[in-house]
Amino acid sequence: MSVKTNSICFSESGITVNGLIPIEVKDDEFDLLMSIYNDASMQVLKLLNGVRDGYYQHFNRKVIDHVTSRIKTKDSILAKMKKKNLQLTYQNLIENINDIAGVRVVCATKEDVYSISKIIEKIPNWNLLKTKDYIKNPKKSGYSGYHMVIEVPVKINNVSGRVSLKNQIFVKVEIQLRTMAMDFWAANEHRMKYKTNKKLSFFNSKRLAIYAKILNVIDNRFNEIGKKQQI
Ligand code: 0O2
Repeated sequence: MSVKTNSICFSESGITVNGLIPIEVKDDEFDLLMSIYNDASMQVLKLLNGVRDGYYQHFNRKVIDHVTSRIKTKDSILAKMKKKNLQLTYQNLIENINDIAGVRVVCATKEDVYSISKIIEKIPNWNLLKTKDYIKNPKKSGYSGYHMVIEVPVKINNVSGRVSLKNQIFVKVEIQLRTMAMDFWAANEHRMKYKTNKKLSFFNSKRLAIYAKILNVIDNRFNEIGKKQQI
């Protein structure tokens, strides 16, 4: 059983694309594809909010401060594809852009980040595709965080509107786990430098990298206090 549009086919074997259709000229296809990514990110958001609430109810601990999700905008997807020197086709989008559906989990401490990542790894039916540990190896900019690319099953309505297990496909979601300190730094740096066309001066870029290091020291201290006080 499968659902087909002119250029995209959703079937039990996944999302496939008929031909190298350019993204820019197919708005209906694009919206349909984004709705599938949206279902995937909602599933992840819901489950992780459940983990947050469960920890609080059972252990009275706010291990996760908050969880947010977003779908990448079309402009941002196209910009990323151009940056990666990819031809602007659906095939390339599905295969190479891992963060169309993105979920961000902001935790209290570094230790909490790693505990939550272990929980995510064990969630039935979610497949872990790759991880990037920018906490152990921060980027030159100062950026740190723990990234996981997973795939989650999404049920697709078939043409008659019925859903069956056969209409289940796996969709990629990138989860970014950060501490509150990392999130504070990344949000500010994103606003000032990362996503702007304005180039920050060498001096100011250096300052941001130094502030990331200072925040990392503070993060480690909070982690130590948290461990001692068992909070
Ligand atoms: P936006 O606007 O946040 O969506 P992959 O293809 O999976 O191997 P990818 O996605 O190219 O790798 O790179 P990576 O490093 O796994 O993740 C990139 C994302 O991490 C970015 O997404 C940002 O969200 C975040 N990030 C990486 N480096 C920095 C940085 O220096 N500063 C800030 N503020 N965020 C960073 P996008 O799509 O680039 O941007």
